[in-house]
Amino acid sequence: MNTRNVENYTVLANQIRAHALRMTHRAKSSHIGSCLSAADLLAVLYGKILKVDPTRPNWPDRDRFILSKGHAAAVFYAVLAERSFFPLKWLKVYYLDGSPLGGHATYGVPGVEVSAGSLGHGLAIATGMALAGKRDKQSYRVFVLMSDGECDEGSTWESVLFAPHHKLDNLVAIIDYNKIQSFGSVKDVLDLDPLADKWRTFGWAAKEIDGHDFKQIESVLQNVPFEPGRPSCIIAHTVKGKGVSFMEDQLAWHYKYPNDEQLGQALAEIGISE
Ligand SMILES: Cc1ncc(C[n+]2csc(CCOP(=O)(O)OP(=O)(O)O)c2C)c(N)n1
Ligand SMILES: [Mg+2]
Repeated sequence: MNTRNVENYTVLANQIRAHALRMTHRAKSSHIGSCLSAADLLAVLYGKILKVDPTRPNWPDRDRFILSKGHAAAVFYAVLAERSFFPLKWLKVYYLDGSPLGGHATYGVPGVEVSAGSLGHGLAIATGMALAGKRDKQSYRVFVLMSDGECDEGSTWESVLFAPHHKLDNLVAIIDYNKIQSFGSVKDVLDLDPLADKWRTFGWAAKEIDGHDFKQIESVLQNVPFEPGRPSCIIAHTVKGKGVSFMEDQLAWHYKYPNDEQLGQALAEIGISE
């Protein structure tokens, strides 16, 4: 179960892309572009890297994973369902009234450590979990997947300052650097570059990767912590809407949901039949 090759990652990533497309289509909900940019990172994390046990979601020694960009909940639920944290059929009720699967990552769903969606909180929560792990002499690691937009938030930079001070080398921040946020490009709204240097200056060990290259994703995640005594930051260069040609790098797909025809075209492009 835990050994994957690139071909397997491709299969898992396309499966969860297809789920997210169907879910947002059915629910008429937003954020498909955000889901597609994170799919390859999630496929490697849940395909191999995270020490988790779907039959025991609260196993004390599990690695913790926080989706801080909680608006990408559809693809997160999809990968949890593919890893059997809960039945795949739950995905069909995503975003519906009374459903356990809320439109943003929702605590209580098996495998979801914390609710998220109010941006800028995930790193602080992860940092607290990592500090608790150190103080309790536990071996678990804490991974947090953030957006570039969250790097505009003061709460993020408090945590960036805090974690190296406490030598939290059990903490890994992954930034889905898709260069687009709600109202425009990161460059236009609030430029972050040189982003890796900023994290390094605060005391993190930072590496940059192509967030759609499975070999690079696997290799960087297998090598955390990059330096003993320092938290690790992975800047993953990604494309919003990755995998569906007409959604790639298009701000509108932060908001829009695919209609019937667009769903068919999108599934065909990623090689999955309706
Ligand atoms: C504190 C807060 N402010 C505003 C929003 C509304 N909002 C939802 S997604 C988003 C930004 C999307 O861009 P980014 O954070 O880069 O995430 P991406 O989808 O590109 O990964 C915003 C501002 C929010 N969820 N939380
Ligand atoms: Mg973004």
